[in-house]
Amino acid sequence: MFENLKAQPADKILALMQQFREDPRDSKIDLGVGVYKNAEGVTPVMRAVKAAEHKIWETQESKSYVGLAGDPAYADGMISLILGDAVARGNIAAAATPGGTGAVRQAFELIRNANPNARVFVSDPTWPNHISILKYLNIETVSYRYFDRETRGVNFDGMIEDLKGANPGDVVLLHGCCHNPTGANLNLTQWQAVVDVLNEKGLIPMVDIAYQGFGDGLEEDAQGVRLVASSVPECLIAASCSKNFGIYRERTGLLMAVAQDADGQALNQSTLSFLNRQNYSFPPDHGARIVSTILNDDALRTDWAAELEDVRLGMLALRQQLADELQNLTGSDRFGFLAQHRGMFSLLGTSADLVEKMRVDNGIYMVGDSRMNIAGLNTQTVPVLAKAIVDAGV
Ligand code: PLP
Ligand code: TYF
Repeated sequence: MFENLKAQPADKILALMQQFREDPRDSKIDLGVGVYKNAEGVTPVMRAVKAAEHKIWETQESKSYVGLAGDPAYADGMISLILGDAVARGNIAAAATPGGTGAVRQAFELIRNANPNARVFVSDPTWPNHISILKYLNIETVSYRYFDRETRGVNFDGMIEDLKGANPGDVVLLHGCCHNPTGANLNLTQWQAVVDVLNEKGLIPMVDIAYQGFGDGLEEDAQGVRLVASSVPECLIAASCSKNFGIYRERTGLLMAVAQDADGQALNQSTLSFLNRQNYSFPPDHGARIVSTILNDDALRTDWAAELEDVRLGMLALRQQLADELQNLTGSDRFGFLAQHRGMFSLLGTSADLVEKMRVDNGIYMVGDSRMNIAGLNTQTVPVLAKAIVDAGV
């Protein structure tokens, strides 16, 4: 049997992580995988997470199963973090999942079960796992124009034109904030225009939100998803706690399905529990419990939000420093987009050859599509990167 298996291509981002580890140069700089790192290059456990784990350790009396959809306190906390009061709670079904990826996967399965003919429209480019999971599930994928390689902003007219080509019932996958890999995002006026097309054409939005709090702030980063959820009859939202709680390895995510009424909600809720049961039964609880402990404790929540805000502002300062360095070196505003982008990533918009040249010549590791993780920098390495970008002739 095993001989029938086909060798599968490695994930390029994860392969780069390995290549970085094996590079003996002290001066190497890791701008690859999307993990936050502080100025010392450490991915810290957040203070509130440590405190929540301590509290759980002291108070948890059992590790028996929870429910197929996970702990309701986790779902409630996350729904209010993401959606605020944009949608009536009674219309929202939710289930905990292993990471945001688990939520994405379950959402795609729900789509396929509900409408085997639905195509999923994805931004060009998008997170490679979106495409690979869709392909694995045999769901037809169509890309819509998104990143403008000239301006390094959003090609909004192209995006709207392509979405207008979708058929009623097709799904449109949107990044809630901090677009991965580009860093280019919609403003609220553009979100509204997208919502208008969704409603005009009868399309179903699926919002993937994995970086709330990394862009313009916790509330600001949720404005797009709130607008969508409150303006369309139905939508799916896949959320990750990996980045904004820094609990990557705990595998903590949530899938939400927003319906028009309580009957729709009940059907969706039973479907989400069913999908969990088919794929892994009970979802992981530890990370979810950390999150609900933080969100339900005023002091922990305040401290978490403050630490997250420091992370966000630190990345913004690095963006500005890099844009300024490049302006000094080139005497032009060509790289001003780096300060406009939001989140962990910016797509430099250069060729794989030049990315490889910077890796070989300077030990700078960015993903082959020229995505850089801004959090991989610190104030000392920004000038090194700026010089490498200019030397490579980007
Ligand atoms: N969606 C996007 C766009 C991401 O960048 C990530 C990144 O890690 C995820 C979802 C899911 O992450 P995780 O499964 O680690 O929670
Ligand atoms: O895009 C990233 O770097 C993060 C982390 O298969 C990641 O989303 C990368 C690759 C992967 C899973 C997660």
